[in-house]
Amino acid sequence: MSAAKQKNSIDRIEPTNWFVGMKNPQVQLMLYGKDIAKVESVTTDYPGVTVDSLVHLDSPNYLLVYLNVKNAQPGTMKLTFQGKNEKGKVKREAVNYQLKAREMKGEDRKGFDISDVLYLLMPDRFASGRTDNDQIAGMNTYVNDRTQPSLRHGGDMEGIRQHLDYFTDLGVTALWFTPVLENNSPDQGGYSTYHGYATTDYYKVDPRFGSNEEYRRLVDEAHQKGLKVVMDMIFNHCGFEHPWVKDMPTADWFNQPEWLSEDKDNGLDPMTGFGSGQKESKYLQTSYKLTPVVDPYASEVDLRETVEGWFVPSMPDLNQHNPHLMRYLIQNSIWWIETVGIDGIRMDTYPYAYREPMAQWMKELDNEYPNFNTVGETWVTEPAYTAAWQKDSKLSEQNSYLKTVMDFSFFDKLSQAKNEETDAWWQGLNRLYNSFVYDYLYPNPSSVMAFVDNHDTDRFLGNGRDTLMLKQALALLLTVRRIPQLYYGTEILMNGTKEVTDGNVRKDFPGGFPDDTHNCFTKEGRSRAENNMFNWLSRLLHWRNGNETIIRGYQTQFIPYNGVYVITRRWHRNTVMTILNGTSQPATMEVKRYAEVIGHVGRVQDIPTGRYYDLSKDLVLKPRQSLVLEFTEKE
Ligand SMILES: [Ca+2]
Ligand SMILES: [Ca+2]
Repeated sequence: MSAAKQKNSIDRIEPTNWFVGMKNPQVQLMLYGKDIAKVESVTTDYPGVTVDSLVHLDSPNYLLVYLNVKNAQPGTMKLTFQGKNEKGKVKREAVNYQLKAREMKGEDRKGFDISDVLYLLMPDRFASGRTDNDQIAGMNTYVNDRTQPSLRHGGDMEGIRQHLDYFTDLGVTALWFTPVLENNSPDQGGYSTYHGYATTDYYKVDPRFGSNEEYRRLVDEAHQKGLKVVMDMIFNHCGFEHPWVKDMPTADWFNQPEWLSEDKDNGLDPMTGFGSGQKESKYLQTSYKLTPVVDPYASEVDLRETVEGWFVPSMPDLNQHNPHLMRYLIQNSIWWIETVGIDGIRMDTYPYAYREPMAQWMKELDNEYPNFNTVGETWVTEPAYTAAWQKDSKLSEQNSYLKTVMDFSFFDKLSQAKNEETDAWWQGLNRLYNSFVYDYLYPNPSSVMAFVDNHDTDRFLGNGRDTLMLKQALALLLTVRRIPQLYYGTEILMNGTKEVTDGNVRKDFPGGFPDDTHNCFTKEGRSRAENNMFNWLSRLLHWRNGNETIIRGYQTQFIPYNGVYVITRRWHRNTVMTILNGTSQPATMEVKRYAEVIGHVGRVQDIPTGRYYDLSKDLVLKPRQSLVLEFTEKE
């Protein structure tokens, strides 16, 4: 038989290649093709490779092949598939599959940590480096229109790459992009998947953002400039247009699979959440309430709704308890680390996925990359909640192995504090003081990621431009014992609220798009107010980089007194002292109260402004003033 002339029945193999020299020598290949389940055996004579097993799924169009490549060298191996057609005739087919060498050992991949500052941006909204990718032929219909806050705007990888110097100029050390994988979904009622959270191909960058090669180039060039890159991943759900939806590998691949029925009376309309037959909806949406996952008293109905309810009708909920699906997802994360060299993962909607398989994922990643880091989105505003999700937490029976969690308490308390006076207990910056008290709950408070806003929240400035409170928030964020995360545009006073629309907190970065007249990438293009904020923050960021006191220092905080909140970090004889006047009145900070950290220090410098202050006498602070002082005690 001439395999070359015959139409190949294998449309797709995932992963598209694998690697030799992994600690886990096994790899799952997911093959897709019409009636591929007729394959009865797979063989290879490639040295060092054995076929562990062949797994048939419910759909006849999928086949899983588990290979052991422990003793293999890099190269291209031939896999021969054999089965019988309808007439009982033996049919053989061969495909080539590449095993690549790893570029470095897993131990050498170092993730982000407290020495970093992450800068979160949305690729569609940051900068467009090419207009030829704004419309891609063959994709589901979509509109690129910058006047519409919920449609695509044309930002891409090339736009980010062209502005890498902007990030180093500002002083951040790591970039976190919202998801970059393909979201081939049609626009629905004026909404599109520009945000990237509805994956339709786990192995391909969305062509509107660029190619896998462009992603790799971007990461390489970022690395050359000392910038790390964090990849946003989603294991809880995929997009409605994912091939798995049209042809489910197994009956339990998704939670509520009945909603993916072809039957028009029962099948789901991803836009409305109702079957097009207009029957009463059985569709179960998540309650978005994450507490049942840890609640010792949780009812089954609540827990099921949280974890098995779909995030939205257009994002079917994946069942991570299916071991083949979980293997697919675990491999996918490893493939991106090896293929483009990312330095970290941000896992979306972490507690919405089943806890055990997610812990298995983290454990395997930790085994392969012990110095890598992953941050999970754990959106509950109580420290006791997020702490239970951190690796090695004694608060949980099940170890999550998740090294970094997100401090939604910090965000929440700050959001309230900004509109309050601090001189009342439980109000204003007292909320922050009280939130840090519970750091004893975290196995590692230095590995908790904090932020003042992100793509899912109001911008810190709301609809205003009050830089005094923003500076307080950022002074705290960048000096406390946390991994700080900034949201793009905060440095140039971008504002917005979700009340208007989600797109209102995801506006285009000025200067990133063709014909922009306002260009915030340069000092000349920024307004005076924008430069004031940019420069203030930039000085603080550059000073923070490599600062041992910030990275390792002991933290001491003082209960807000006379409306003034003081928190210090100390390492050897060096002290960083953050002072915030949380009231709209002048406030006096009595230095004797802080003698244990001030010692006999005199004139000290405020890092972000360069101005000097005398700590040998009481300090009179202006309304909402913030200071970040650093000093070294003499012997
Ligand atoms: Ca573009
Ligand atoms: Ca789920």
